[in-house]
Amino acid sequence: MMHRAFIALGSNLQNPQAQVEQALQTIASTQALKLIKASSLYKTSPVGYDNQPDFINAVAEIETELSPLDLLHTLFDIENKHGRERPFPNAPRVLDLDVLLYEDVAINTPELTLPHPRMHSRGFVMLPLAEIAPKINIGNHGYADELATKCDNHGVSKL
Ligand code: PH2
Ligand code: MG
Ligand code: MG
Repeated sequence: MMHRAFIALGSNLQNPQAQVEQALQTIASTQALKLIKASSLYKTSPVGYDNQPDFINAVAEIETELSPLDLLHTLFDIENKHGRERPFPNAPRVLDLDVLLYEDVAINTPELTLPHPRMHSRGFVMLPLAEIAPKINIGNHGYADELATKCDNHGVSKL
């Protein structure tokens, strides 16, 4: 059975725009994933750890038969092909692929929490998500389009 999921893409190293565009192509050509929709690319100021370059962010809607954890591991494989390293939390990265939503699954495990626990307050996620799925529900936080206007979205601009 096919499941609908939303993926956040982010990069702020080694030509971030090309990293995100390449990752969207890889998602589209990966057997287990079907790319349904991709948002515009957004240039965004770093959140959490300030002393790093601006990001390029986007959100993709996909369909997959993979479980949430198998989907996560497939995304890790794509990150690794882009040369992702993890020196410390929120460090600059060539590619970050996060599972935001998977159907309306709510789980909280060491490896994966759904919906993504910080997505509703992050402009760099909510603006691209609201662009492609304005009426999607973010757990008990509300609709994407309403959260996109409420959350901190300064420093987020469409490319
Ligand atoms: N990702 C983070 C932390 N901060 N800031 C921006 N602008 N874009 C991101 O993708 C991002 C971030 C953790 O993954
Ligand atoms: Mg992330
Ligand atoms: Mg991540």
